[in-house]
Amino acid sequence: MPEKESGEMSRRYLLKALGGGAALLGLSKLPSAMAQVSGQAIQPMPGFTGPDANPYWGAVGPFVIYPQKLPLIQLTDRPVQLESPRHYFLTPFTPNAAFYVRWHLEDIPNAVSLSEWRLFVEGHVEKTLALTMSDLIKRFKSISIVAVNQCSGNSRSRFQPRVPGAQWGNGAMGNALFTGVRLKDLLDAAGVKAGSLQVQFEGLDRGRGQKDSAVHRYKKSLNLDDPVINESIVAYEMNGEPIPMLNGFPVRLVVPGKFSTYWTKSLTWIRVLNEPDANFWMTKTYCVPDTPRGNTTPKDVRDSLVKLVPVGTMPVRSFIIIPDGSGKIPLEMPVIVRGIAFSGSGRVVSVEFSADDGAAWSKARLGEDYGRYSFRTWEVTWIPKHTGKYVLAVRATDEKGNTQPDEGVWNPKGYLWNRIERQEVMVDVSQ
Ligand SMILES: Nc1nc2c(c(=O)[nH]1)N[C@H]1C(S)=C(S)[C@@H](COP(=O)(O)O)O[C@H]1N2
Ligand SMILES: [Mo]
Repeated sequence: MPEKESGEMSRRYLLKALGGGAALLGLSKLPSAMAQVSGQAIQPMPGFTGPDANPYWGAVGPFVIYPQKLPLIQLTDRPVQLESPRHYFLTPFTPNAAFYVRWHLEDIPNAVSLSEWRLFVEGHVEKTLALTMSDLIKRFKSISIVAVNQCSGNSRSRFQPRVPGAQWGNGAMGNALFTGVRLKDLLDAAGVKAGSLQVQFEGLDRGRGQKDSAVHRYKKSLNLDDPVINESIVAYEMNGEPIPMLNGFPVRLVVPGKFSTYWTKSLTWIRVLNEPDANFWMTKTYCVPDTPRGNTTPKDVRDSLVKLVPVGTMPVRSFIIIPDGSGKIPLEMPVIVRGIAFSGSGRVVSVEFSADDGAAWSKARLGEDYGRYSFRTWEVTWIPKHTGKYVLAVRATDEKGNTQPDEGVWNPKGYLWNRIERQEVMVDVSQ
């Protein structure tokens, strides 16, 4: 990516160019200093993307257009990481063209010939399968499920202290109707041998460098005794359409309730293993502290006191989508506050709203129920009775009794954020 296109890169370049002294400059001084350093027009980085004064729901970045996509917020282009803008979350189903995108490796498929493509089921099985798309459609029963796809690092930009990785706002998530075949039906057709432990998934994307190195192939595994094996599907449709190339055409794994790191895109190899998968993507990343909420401290990490385990189920979350704080709200006008909620561990049973920064809560109306793994829309009619600043807040509870906490979480990779969300709004007698 050319450095001038990204505020993040520009700032890094600047800090490097100015050496340690840059840290002593006020942020407001950075743009002019940058202009002197590079001698070219620059786009200043917005002052704050952290949690305290964070006016941004989404990530900070330019809008870009990729094939089959509407303009999305770019975090990086190699690999491609694009965030969905806030207003696409007003509806329970996220349009395919607005659905966020996240790849890890640079070399991603941009065309797949279905006359050559096969889905392999191999490894510790009685009979290796090489299935065509037509086999999947005709030989196996089709099944549909509505499920939330959320990156483990969604909302990572809230972490304090900051952690490395894409500085996602809240839009590294989406909800869709996925249609395909049961993973279990494919495993049964191949015949899982006794003594098998896990099943590994690999797609068509490749990294640069040593071709066969595990790091240059994105591989993820699930335990065969995890109940989610029976719920997972190999999807060939998303919202009733072929899956967009960037979201994993021709088929992707859907693992309801689990973070999307397991939802392998352009899935081509399903491999039954008789020993635990210790590859990079299972043991070196996408791991969280084995503590309540995956919470720890930088000190405990430095002191090597933290045992890491693979990230799993998505904690309960809810979001305010409108009002978004970009305009004032007229005094005494009834406004409809709207948003979404979801949980990886069970149906959302209650969403509560507060107009006073979490002091008093009232129940929101829930929208249609599309299943326990779906976004659930919610709304509240709110009539502001005085002028001035309000802090709106929302909190969801799932059927297992999990409720959102009002504390952030901290872990070294920036996963599992689910703090109560807030939105500041101004109420006035005039716009
Ligand atoms: N083949 C492949 N599948 C993948 C990935 C990848 O890099 N390669 N990334 C995973 C991660 S971490 C995320 S967050 C989701 C993103 O899904 P999306 O791009 O459809 O939104 O894809 C998952 N599946
Ligand atoms: Mo992710």
